[in-house]
Amino acid sequence: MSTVHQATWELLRALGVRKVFGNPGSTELPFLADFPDDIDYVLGLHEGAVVGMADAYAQSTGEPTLVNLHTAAGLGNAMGAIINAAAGHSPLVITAGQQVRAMLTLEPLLANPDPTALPKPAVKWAFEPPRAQDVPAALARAFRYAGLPPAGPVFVSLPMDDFDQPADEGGTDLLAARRVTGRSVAARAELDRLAQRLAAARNPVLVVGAGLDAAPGGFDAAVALAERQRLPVWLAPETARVGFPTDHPYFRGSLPSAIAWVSESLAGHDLLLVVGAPIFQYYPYAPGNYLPAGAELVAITDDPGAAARAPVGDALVADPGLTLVALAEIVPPTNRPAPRPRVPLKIPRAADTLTASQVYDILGPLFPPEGIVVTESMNGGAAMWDRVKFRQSGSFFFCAAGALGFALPAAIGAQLAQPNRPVLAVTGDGGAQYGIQALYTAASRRMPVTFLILVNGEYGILKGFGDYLSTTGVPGLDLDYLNYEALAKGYGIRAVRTGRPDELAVALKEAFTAADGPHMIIVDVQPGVQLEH
Ligand SMILES: Cc1ncc(C[n+]2csc(CCOP(=O)(O)OP(=O)(O)O)c2C)c(N)n1
Ligand SMILES: [Mg+2]
Repeated sequence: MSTVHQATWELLRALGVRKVFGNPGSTELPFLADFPDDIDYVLGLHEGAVVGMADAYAQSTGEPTLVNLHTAAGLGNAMGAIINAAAGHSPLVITAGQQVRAMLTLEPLLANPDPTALPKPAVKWAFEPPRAQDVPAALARAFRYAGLPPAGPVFVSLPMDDFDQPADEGGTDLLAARRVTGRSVAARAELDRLAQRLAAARNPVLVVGAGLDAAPGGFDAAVALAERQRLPVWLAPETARVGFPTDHPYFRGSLPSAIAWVSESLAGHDLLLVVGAPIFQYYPYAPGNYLPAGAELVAITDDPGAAARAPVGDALVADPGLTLVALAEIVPPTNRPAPRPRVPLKIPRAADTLTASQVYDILGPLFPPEGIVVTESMNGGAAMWDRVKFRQSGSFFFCAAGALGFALPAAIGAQLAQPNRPVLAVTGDGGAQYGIQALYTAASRRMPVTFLILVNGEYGILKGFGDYLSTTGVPGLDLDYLNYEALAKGYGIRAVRTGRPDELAVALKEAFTAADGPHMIIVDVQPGVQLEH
């Protein structure tokens, strides 16, 4: 007779689990015991880093990804990263150990007293199996549900004494054999209506969001539709992924992230087709019109919540990729003129210290065509979109809920998922501290990730936001002393520090060509943040 332990691992293997991202504690030992040789345990030294790695891995592969955390404390440590994963529609199956069932009523040390409440509202579903024998079925349900649209994290609590219990007779074959899919295309009548609206529009525009990059085929479908209809293409505000090649002549840039600014940027357009994004992911509050005068909006999203809460426009709830493919096939070619060429951003040269925009000016031509950027930095954002080109799907990841501690771990997850593509993590001297433990994982696995730290000695964006809000006298915005060379050394990562353009170029070239482990490039940049140029 097999045990719950055997049945669980049989099921996990059958579900295609190849990696487990985790940080162990005593409550996890029975689950992790006799760990299979053919599954890779990716150790992170803090639960935020564990989930950040798993998040980008899950987003890059599109596969539900298993995470194992340490009871309430480990889950609590991970919450910021889980909030990013939820906003990023990352299909994570997060598990955590739980104390022995026989003691749970007493709330012993390491109990998770309310395990299904703790991860909410960042998970779609949280569960503790009612019996030991239900662990495999609960995990099977978790894997299916995490991946169904809108994808997102789920949570299963695993009492530590469940694993040596006898499993239910009958094995896990029925559970493992199920095929559950959730991608669907919009109804034909809706597609016809949308194709007609698009064809009849005088000056339509396409806005692409993270959901398009996440949907297989979405990236190419966006190109096909944009070319057939000659649509200028913008990225949705603060997009977490890039669903359109940014070296394409129709690419316009990233929309600004406030209500009034979006409508100003899109003035003159009469139809906005927004695919794979909510309407919209705003950041500063600058009230105004949601849309330019006279414009209409149609959104295609697989997230019913996003469709329901949009303040304006129509919405089709369907797979953004499949729906765009279908739309591109039925919409007629247009005789509208092609979008005019974009004027490249002028990036002024700083006299002594680099600006973040100049860093991107230098990075742009050196960035490998198949490169991936994983970032949580807004410093120099406009220059990044202008100079750094993303040419294929899965090339860009940003912290979807704005929680710092993403870039360093997520770069590792992206690299694990796409081992042959160069990965660059970008963060500030403040942001790097929230996910710094990820450096251990990169170093111990000798992963060729490049970590670029923009050091301005402050929480620069917060000072900039303070100016916008006219706040004065806010404490805690300066970072007096952080020795990133010493930190890199402590984690076993080679590092260079520079404030000079020529040295930065050399360091970047070296990092992108070396395949023998991680590099850190510490760049001294001017105080403040460059958002416009
Ligand atoms: C987990 C988390 N805590 C706090 C914040 C608030 N926050 C937003 S930006 C920022 C400062 C970032 O500083 P740095 O990375 O140095 O970038 P800079 O703005 O200086 O370029 C902070 C603390 C956050 N976004 N996430
Ligand atoms: Mg800073």
